[in-house]
Amino acid sequence: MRMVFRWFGEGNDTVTLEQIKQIPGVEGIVWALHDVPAGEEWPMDKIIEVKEKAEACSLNIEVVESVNVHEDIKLGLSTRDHYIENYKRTIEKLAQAGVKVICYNFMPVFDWIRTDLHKELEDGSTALFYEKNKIENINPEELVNEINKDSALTMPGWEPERLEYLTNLFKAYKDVDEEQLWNNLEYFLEKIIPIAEQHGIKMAIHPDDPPWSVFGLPRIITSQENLRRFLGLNESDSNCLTLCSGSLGANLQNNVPDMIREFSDRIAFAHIRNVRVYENGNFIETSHRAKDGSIDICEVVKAYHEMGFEGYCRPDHGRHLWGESCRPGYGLYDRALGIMYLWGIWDSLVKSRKESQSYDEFAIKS
Ligand code: CS2
Ligand code: MN
Repeated sequence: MRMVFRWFGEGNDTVTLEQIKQIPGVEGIVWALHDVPAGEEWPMDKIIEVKEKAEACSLNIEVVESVNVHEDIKLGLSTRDHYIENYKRTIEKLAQAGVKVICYNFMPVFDWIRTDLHKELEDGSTALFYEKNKIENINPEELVNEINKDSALTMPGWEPERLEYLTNLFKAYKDVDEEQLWNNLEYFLEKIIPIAEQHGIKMAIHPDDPPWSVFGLPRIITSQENLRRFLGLNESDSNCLTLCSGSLGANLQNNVPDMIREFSDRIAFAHIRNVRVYENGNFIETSHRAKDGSIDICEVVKAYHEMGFEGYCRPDHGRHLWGESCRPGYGLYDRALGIMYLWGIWDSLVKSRKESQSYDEFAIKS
């Protein structure tokens, strides 16, 4: 398991590379050029800029999250080929810079959806919260405004500019049902996977968050069955998953350890996070600890260990602790605590497997 940590870039993140470097076992950053609009080709000089900054702190840039997919591709419009060409060139450039995994998602209009970015937990910390009833009774414009008011930094996927074309987008999706979205995804994969394969890149789709339809929009990367269908669309080793325990786990029907066992050879990137799901369909993000949420994170890590997982892993989101003012879900403290919890489970599994051998990762090197 290769631990990495999401970083939004200088001036766009309260966490510094120097801080990330001090979290035990973190090898690299998970990054993106957040100011390049979806559909545009990423400029090489900006890619190199990030690479140089990260490498100056001995962190690699092997995982990108995300290269966003233009809506015209998801809608299957005739203009999609132009955006797919740009996407292919971005893949080539990223490979040239040393990137190995590109995370992306195929969610119409919105990326993740929550109703409250600072919901208080019993211990006084705050976390991202989803209230079912509110979602069913709010219109999307109102929610975009609320989300943006609640965060000092622009949240990827919730850019205020979106408001301008939101109504048109919703209209456009009226003709796209789940089957049509599957077709559009297959078309996209058919074009980009050969390029990824050629350049040794793994394309890793992120599940829909939450894993069900919201605002009447189709969502398809939601369940074990659908992940299986996705992998079957294109059998290449470059057609992979980002398995996000928190996104999938918001639906209690989803058994995340089972998914890890079934798909392990196609999981390029593990997102590990816990979430507490309530009977009324609401959910809140919690600490990583198994006891604190509905997902048994010990079992999740155990499944990865059992399958000999050697891919990248990051703590997904964290709570906001100790008065930290940060990008919602992306503070330093709780994600760092999460990493230590994950290492604690992982190292003890490694240790018990190697019981009789000396564990050289524990040896002190001069
Ligand atoms: C992530 C997603 O920041 C987050 O909340 O879980 O936005 C994720 O980065 C994208 O869906 C991946 O494309
Ligand atoms: Mn995730």
